[in-house]
Amino acid sequence: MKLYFMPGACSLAPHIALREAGLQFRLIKVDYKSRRTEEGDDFRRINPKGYVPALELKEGQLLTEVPVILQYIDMIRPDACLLPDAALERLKALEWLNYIATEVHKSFSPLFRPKTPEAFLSPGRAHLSLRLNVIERHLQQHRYLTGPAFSLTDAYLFTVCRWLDDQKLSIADWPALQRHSDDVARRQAVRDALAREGLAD
Ligand SMILES: N[C@@H](CCC(=O)N[C@@H](CS)C(=O)NCC(=O)O)C(=O)O
Repeated sequence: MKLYFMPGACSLAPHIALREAGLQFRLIKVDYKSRRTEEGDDFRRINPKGYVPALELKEGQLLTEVPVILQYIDMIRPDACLLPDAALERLKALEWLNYIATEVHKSFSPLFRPKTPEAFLSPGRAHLSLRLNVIERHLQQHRYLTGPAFSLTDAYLFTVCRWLDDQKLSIADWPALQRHSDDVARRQAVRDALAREGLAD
């Protein structure tokens, strides 16, 4: 398997997941500006969507979209217990994956685009903060998003929370979220993924 990534981007979530699952994979860096892979290929020919992450299962078989890739990794390594099994708990986990993808991740996206008008930034950050408040309230009652045990939902949340600093938002304003990020950051798979992406402190 090959995971196409950009350091620190949302591809960090499946990168962590692959390590949590103990799977063998190759990591291939994509340059943000040129959209060339480190092997010199045009990434848009590999993934016509042009964005990371993309997980190549075998030649000609590509999976994209963070929540789908995370579910795939859980599916092929059921013993690793990376997402809950029981029907309702699993749906609650998928609810979080969807919430992080559509409400949190995609609230960050326009804030990063160089052409976003300055006037949008402050209301955009306020909107993102409202979405994070929902997670903050949940994490005041639960150690991880799906309960007492880590799941891949936490890897995705950790990944997007790392972007707060870039947006002049401080995770310290969400103490439960900060505690959650600190807990996730201590996991070996997370430390290894950050180090491999050149992001270790
Ligand atoms: N819906 C996609 C979003 C992926 C996405 O936003 N990727 C960003 C990095 S976090 C990216 O590659 N952006 C470059 C671009 O959109 O051109 C997913 O869930 O995988």
